[in-house]
Amino acid sequence: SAEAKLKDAKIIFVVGGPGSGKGTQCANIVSKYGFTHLSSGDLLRAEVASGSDRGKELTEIMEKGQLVPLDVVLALLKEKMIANAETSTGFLIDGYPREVEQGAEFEKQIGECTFTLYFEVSDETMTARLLNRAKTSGRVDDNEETIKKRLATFHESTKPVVDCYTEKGKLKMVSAEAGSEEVFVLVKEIFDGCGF
Ligand code: B4P
Repeated sequence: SAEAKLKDAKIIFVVGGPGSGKGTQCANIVSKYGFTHLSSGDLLRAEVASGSDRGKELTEIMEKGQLVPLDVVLALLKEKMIANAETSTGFLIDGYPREVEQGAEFEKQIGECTFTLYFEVSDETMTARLLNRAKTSGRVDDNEETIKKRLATFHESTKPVVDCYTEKGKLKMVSAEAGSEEVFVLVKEIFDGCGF
């Protein structure tokens, strides 16, 4: 079954603060290594775009820079993973887990992660990148006030995720201050080192 396939699938969690370059590097990884890229943020924005009642609640939460409820994100991810289970060579789970509990529930319900890839960037750099993206993105959360809140949420809820996977010996950290091509050189070292 699809569920059994997922238990043995390669699953890589991709975490980092807002604007750390997660989405950007995932696109690079997909074109070189052929994983299935699932971005929790993109899945949530698609739910919003669908115009559902749930979508309206999600917009409010995202505008405040807060985390949407765990069950909402996990259900969206699970559905997409099941749909791709037969054909996928592995999954990049981008923007997830955002809190320790999300990782625990995912691993209980779907499968264990192979490792967690963490993009480390200073708050100043993340803010500058997001303000630059704000000029064209049209995203409700790309504005100065929301960016501050997203950074606070990251330090409070997501940093413990980094500590948690470090303790499990499953964290791979990339310094992502540099331009995206330089960062991808470091990412490739990790993926090639794992034999992907
Ligand atoms: P996300 O969609 O994950 O937003 P993000 O953190 O900004 O990441 P994104 O992938 O878009 O940006 P990236 O760093 O690649 O989350 C948005 C919101 O959704 C959250 O605040 C939360 O409310 C909700 N949410 C998402 N996942 C959730 C979960 N699991 N649980 C609960 N709630 C959840 O890139 C940013 C910019 O930097 C881009 O413009 C890019 O071009 C640029 N950039 C990237 N790398 C660069 C580099 N090396 N140099 C220069 N610029 C670079």
